[in-house]
Amino acid sequence: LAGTIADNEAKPQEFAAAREDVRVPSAGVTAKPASPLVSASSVSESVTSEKVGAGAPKPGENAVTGNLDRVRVDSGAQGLTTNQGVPVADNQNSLKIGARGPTALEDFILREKITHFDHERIPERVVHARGSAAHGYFESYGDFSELTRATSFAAAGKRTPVFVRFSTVAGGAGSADTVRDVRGFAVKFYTDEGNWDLVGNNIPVFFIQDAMKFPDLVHALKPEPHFGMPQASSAHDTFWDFVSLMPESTHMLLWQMSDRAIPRSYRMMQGFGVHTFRLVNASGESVFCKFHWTPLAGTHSLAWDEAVKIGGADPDFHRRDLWEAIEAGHAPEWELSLQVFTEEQAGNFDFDVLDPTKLVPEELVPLTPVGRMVLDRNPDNFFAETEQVAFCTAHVVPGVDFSNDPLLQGRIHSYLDTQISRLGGVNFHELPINAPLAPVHNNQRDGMHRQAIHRGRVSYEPNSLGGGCPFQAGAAGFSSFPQAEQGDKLRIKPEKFADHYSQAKLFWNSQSLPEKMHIIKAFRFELTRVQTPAIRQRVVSLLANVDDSLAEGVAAGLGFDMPAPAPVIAGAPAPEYAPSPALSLTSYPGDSGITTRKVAILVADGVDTVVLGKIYDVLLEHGAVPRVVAPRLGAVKGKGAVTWQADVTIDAAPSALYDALIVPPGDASAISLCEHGLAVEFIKDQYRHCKPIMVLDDGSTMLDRAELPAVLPTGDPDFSLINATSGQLDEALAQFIQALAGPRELGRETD
Ligand code: HDE
Repeated sequence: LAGTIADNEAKPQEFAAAREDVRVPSAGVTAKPASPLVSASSVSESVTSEKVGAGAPKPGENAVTGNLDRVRVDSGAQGLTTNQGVPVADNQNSLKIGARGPTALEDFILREKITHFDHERIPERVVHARGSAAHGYFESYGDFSELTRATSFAAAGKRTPVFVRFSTVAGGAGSADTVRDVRGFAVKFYTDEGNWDLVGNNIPVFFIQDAMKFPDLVHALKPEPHFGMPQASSAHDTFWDFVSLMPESTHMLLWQMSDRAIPRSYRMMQGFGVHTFRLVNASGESVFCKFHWTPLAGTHSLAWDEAVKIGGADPDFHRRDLWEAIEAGHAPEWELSLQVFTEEQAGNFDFDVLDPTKLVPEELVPLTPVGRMVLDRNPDNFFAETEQVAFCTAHVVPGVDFSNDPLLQGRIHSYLDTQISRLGGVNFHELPINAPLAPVHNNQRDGMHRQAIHRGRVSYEPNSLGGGCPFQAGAAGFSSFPQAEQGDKLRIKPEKFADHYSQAKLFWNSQSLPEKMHIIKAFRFELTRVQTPAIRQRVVSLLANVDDSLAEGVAAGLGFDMPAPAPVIAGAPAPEYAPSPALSLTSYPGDSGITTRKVAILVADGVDTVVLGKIYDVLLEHGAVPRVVAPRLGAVKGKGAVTWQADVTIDAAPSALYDALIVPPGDASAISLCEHGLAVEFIKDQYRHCKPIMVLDDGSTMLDRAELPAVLPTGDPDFSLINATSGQLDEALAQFIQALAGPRELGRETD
C-alpha cells in the first residue's frame, strides 16, 4: 500500500508550469513596469533571483566566484541521493514492517537523513552572532607601495576579491536587525599573498582598553544569565552597571547612544579598523595607520521609534536591504581611506594611539583615500558562506602588522581560538569561504575534517627527503616589524590611557543639535530600563565630566538632580579639542540620490491611476523602489475601468519600512484611506520619523485627518511635506526627490 501512494508524483516541469500559472495577471489589470527591487515585505512577496533554486550561478563575476565554483552544488534536473550517492527511490515513507508496523532499524536512508538534520546547527558566534554578508572586490586607486608591500595596494585598478560580513554585537543569530547596537564591519581580502581580515566596526572606538576586560564586558551586555533577558539590547542593569564602573567606556557610550547605532542600512554606515595598525613597505620601513570605510550612499540612520517598529515589522530589515540592493544591481560601495602617521608624530599626540577608546581626529591626521570596495554578489548559501566565514585579526599579510594596542593583542588570540570551537576544529581554513586564493603549503597535518590530501612522506622541516620543501620564503615572506621592545613585566597601562573624557567631549561638541538630542533621549531610554537607581546616577556622574547639558538633560529625563561628577584620575591629561565635523553624521550626505530608497504610494479604490503611473515611472527612472500599498491585495480600481495591482497591504508592510510616502489624487481613494485607521497611522509615522511626504489633490485630506501641521514647529516651511495639485506634478516630484535624497526633516521633532 505504502508503495502505491506516491506523495509527489508530478514532474518538475509540471510544478514549474503550475507556478507560472499563478503569475499570469488577471484580465483587466494594466501592465506595470517591473520593480527593480523584488520584495518589500517578508510576508506577501517572493524574491526571485537567478541564484535561488535551480539555475547556474552567474559566470565569472569575480575571482572568488571561480574559486567557489568547484564546491557549488546545483541540483536542477538531478535525482535524489543519499550522502553516499545512492539513488533514493522514496523520500516520503520510512521503511516499515507492514503498513501500520514499526520502523525498521535498518532504514539507513531515514537514519542518515535524520542524523544529519539533528546536527545541522553549529554554535553561534559568542558576539556578532547576527550578520549578513556579500562578495565583492577592493580596487586600489594607485600604487601605495611606499607605504605598504601589501599587494592589494600595489597598482591603480588592482582588484582583490573580498567577502564582507556586517553584524550586530549583542543579539543571537535570530535577533532583529534594527536594535540599538554597534555594527560589525568585517572584511576578508583574498590577496595574492594570503588572506587579510580587517575586522572592524561602524564606530571608531571601543568600550575598553584591554583585552582582559572583554569577557566581563560581554557578560554584562548579553542577556542576564538568570532569566535570559533582554535579547539584543544593552538597556538593562548589568550592562550599565559594568560601564558605569568603567569610566574608559564613556567615549564609546556616546557613540553607542548616537544615531550611529541605528543605521538605516548596512550600505549607509562607515567602517573603522578601530585599532592603530602598522603598514610596512618592502624596505622594512613602517608607519602607523588607521583604516576608514566611507559609504558612497552617505551615512543615514533610523529614528529610534522607527527602529523599534521595524524590529517587529521586518526583523530582517538590514539583511533584506543588502540582499535586494545587490540583486537589483545597485552594488553598495565604500571608499577606503588611511590615516597614516609616524611613531614620532604619535608620541606628540595628547592621547595614546595604542588606546582603542581614542580616535585620531582628522584635523590632526587627514584621510588619504586609497581605494574603493564594491559588493556586487550575494552569497549562494547563507550557512556555507555567511555563517561559516571565519574572520581572525591574526590574519594579516606581508605589509600589514599589529601595533601594541592591548585590545588588539588579545584579539589576535581570540578569533583563531573561537573558530576552533565554532567550526569544529583546526581545519576551518579549508572551508571554501575561508580558503585563501593563494596556495597553501605547510607541514600542518590531520585534525578533524581534513580536506586536503597531502602527498609524499615528508611532513616536517628541515627535510632532505622532500628536497627541503615547502621552503621558507625568507625576505619574500611575512616577517614581523622588528620593533625594539624593553620593559619590566607588569600588569599596568600607559599614563595617557587615564584620560577618559576629552574625546567624549570632542564627540559631543562635534554633534549637531538634533544629534545631541537623540543622544540624550537614548541615554534616557536605556537608563529608564535600568532598575537600580544607583546605576543610573553613576552613569550620569560620568556624563557630568563630559558636558553639563548632556548630563542635565539625561538626569532631568530620569527625574533626579545632577549628581557630582565621577572622580577623575589626578594628573590625567585633559587636552582640549576643537569640534571635528567628521564626527557628525551630517558630514556624509552621499551621492547616490534616491537610488534604492523605498517609496510607499498609498492608494485605495478610486485612485487616479494616470498620475500614479507617472509617479511610478519617475521614481523608477531615479532608481528608487516604488511600492503600491493598499488596504488589500489584488487590483485597485482606478477611475474608469483602469486598475493597478497593489504590491503589498498596509498591515503587512507598515510605514516604518519606507523612506518616503506619496498619496496620489483620487477622491474615493482619499476618503477610504482617511477612514482606515492603519492608513492614518501610516502617514502619521512618516511624519513622526521626519520622512518626505507628498500629497496630491484630494490626497491632502490625509494631512488634515492625521492633523499634521503644514509648517515646522518653529514656523519655518517644511520642505519635506509637499502638498500640491496634480497640475504641479513635475515640480512637486522634483522637490520630493530632492527631499528624499537629502537628510530627514529633523526640524519636525518636538521632543
Ligand atoms: Fe570581536 N570577536 N573581540 N571585536 N568582533 C568576535 O570572533 C573579541 C572587538 C568584531 O562577522 C568573535 O568569530 C575580543 C573590537 C567583529 O564573523 C570573538 C575582543 C572590534 C566580529 C571576538 C574583541 C571587534 C567580532 C566572536 C577584545 C572592532 C564579527 C565570533 C579583545 C574593531 C566577525 C568570532 C564576523 C567577533 C573577540 C573586540 C569586531 C569571540 C576578545 C575592538 C566585526 O573572537
